[in-house]
Amino acid sequence: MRILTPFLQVFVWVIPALSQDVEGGPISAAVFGGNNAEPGQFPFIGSLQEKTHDNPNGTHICGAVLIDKKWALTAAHCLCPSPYPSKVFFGDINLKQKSPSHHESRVLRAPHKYYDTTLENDIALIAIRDDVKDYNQNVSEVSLATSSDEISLYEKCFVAGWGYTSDENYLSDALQYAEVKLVNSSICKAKWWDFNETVICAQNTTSDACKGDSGGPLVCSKKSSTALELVGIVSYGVNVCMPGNPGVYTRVSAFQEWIAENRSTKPFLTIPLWLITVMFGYQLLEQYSYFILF
Ligand SMILES: *[C@@H]1O[C@H](CO)[C@@H](O)[C@H](O)[C@H]1NC(C)=O
Ligand SMILES: *[C@@H]1O[C@H](CO)[C@@H](O)[C@H](O)[C@H]1NC(C)=O
Ligand SMILES: *[C@@H]1O[C@H](CO)[C@@H](O)[C@H](O)[C@H]1NC(C)=O
Ligand SMILES: *[C@@H]1O[C@H](CO)[C@@H](O)[C@H](O)[C@H]1NC(C)=O
Ligand SMILES: *[C@@H]1O[C@H](CO)[C@@H](O)[C@H](O)[C@H]1NC(C)=O
Ligand SMILES: CC(=O)N[C@H]1CO[C@H](CO)[C@@H](O)[C@@H]1O
Repeated sequence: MRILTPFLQVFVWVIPALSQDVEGGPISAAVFGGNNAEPGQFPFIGSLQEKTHDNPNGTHICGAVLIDKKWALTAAHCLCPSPYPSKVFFGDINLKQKSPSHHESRVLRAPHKYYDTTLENDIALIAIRDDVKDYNQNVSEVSLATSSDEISLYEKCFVAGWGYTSDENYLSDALQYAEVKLVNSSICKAKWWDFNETVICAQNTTSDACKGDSGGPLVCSKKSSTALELVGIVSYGVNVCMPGNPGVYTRVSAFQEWIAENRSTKPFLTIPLWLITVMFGYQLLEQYSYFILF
């Protein structure tokens, strides 16, 4: 196991095929102190899956967060490199067991226009082709944080995902969660670099987000409330997923305008699919239906 200095080593928490792990060495990874989530505890979480010839049932790539019946958020880095996630599902807490509320759909993707290798703007909207029809205990949307005063406003925060839980480099079938605390950005900058206010940091001494958690939710409740709001999207952390180092999350409050404007666009959902069907035929639809939309 190699311990890397957080200051220099950036590691994006996505599964190996997509990772931008600069060292490329073995990863010691763990959501230390993570607990099994209960059904309905994070009803807005989804799993972005890649479907290939070898794996027609799909493999978990990243987390996603349902924000209404047609749209989910994830991290842009989950969509930018190949292979592309081809479907998303909601309503399950176990990746291998479909619950009665399992909802699955192909995805259309919309990374942030200005996402680049500096990892800024690590946010993407996912258009869910087959809308979620009804909300229930296991599937519902989460509301977005709007205030940029997160640290004083929110009391309890959680990160959830199916990312690596141990040194074995296995994804967890059971959804895991951990409590984390928002970290003052000046402390976080001292550990990382002088980023601007489009990210927010959170940490715990015993748990941490890890590979495969990318794109998933950092949710917090306000004092005197249990309702969770989406404060961040898992973006990156140190290679070894070492508890005690602040993990970096895309700051949802900084992208309100982008989210609002881009989720209100509708026509592309039908027109490109229709065009592609005519041009390539139905069999090729799957392969060609993942556009960079914006
Ligand atoms: C895919 O799922 C089906 C039905 O659940 C199962 O029988 C099959 O073994 C799975 N294939 C793989 C490669 O996991
Ligand atoms: C929610 O998920 C749990 C666990 O899979 C399942 O037992 C329960 O029936 C589901 N509830 C609904 C409303 O689908
Ligand atoms: C860290 O995680 C532990 C175990 O889940 C929890 O009891 C503790 O409150 C968390 N600490 C912070 C600062 O969130
Ligand atoms: C964060 O740290 C800065 C500099 O140390 C300080 O001025 C600011 O008040 C802190 N903010 C909070 C919310 O603690
Ligand atoms: C954040 O920093 C980058 C360069 O480091 C800059 O291009 C960008 O405009 C900054 N964004 C904001 C909102 O300040
Ligand atoms: C297609 C679309 O509406 N794109 C918009 C996404 O949001 C930004 C503002 O944050 C607009 O400039 C884009 O036009």
